[in-house]
Amino acid sequence: MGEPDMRAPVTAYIGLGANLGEPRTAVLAAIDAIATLDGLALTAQSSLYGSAPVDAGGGDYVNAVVQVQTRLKPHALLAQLQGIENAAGRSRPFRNAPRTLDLDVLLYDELVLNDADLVLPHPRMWQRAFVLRPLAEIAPGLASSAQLQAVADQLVWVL
Ligand code: PH2
Ligand code: MG
Ligand code: MG
Repeated sequence: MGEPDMRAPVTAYIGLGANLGEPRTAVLAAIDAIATLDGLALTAQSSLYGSAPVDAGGGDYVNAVVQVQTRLKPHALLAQLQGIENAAGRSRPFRNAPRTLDLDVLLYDELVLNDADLVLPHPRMWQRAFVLRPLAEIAPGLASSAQLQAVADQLVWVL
């Protein structure tokens, strides 16, 4: 067992998405699974949103964004999220394939990171209404109105 990490918690945002199987159930179950992770507290969750696939095939997505306070380091958080994805039957046959569950770290405090397996802020989040709309719901001011306006042509609806 390692030393407890007593750093102050930081605010992070996680994007959730699914368009295979039972997307709504999977996203709700994932929010519960995130909330029960050690070293993390769920502090806000958006509504569920429906969205047309962007740069991807398959059916419409269910998307959401949650805010957490966490003492987990970025890669430890990512590993926990991948565990939840795998438990939901996630497979990766090709890029942007339809998925039972996708959990992406969008923002981790003010951290800018360019690792092979984790890039922060999430590099495509500012171009995606299915991220910015739920993010704006729980963190007004994080996305500017100009950024929201720039993705206003993408089909996203509250479920
Ligand atoms: N995720 C992708 C690619 N395209 N489109 C929508 N609507 N929602 C997503 O979550 C999504 C996507 C890759 O992660
Ligand atoms: Mg994704
Ligand atoms: Mg992902």
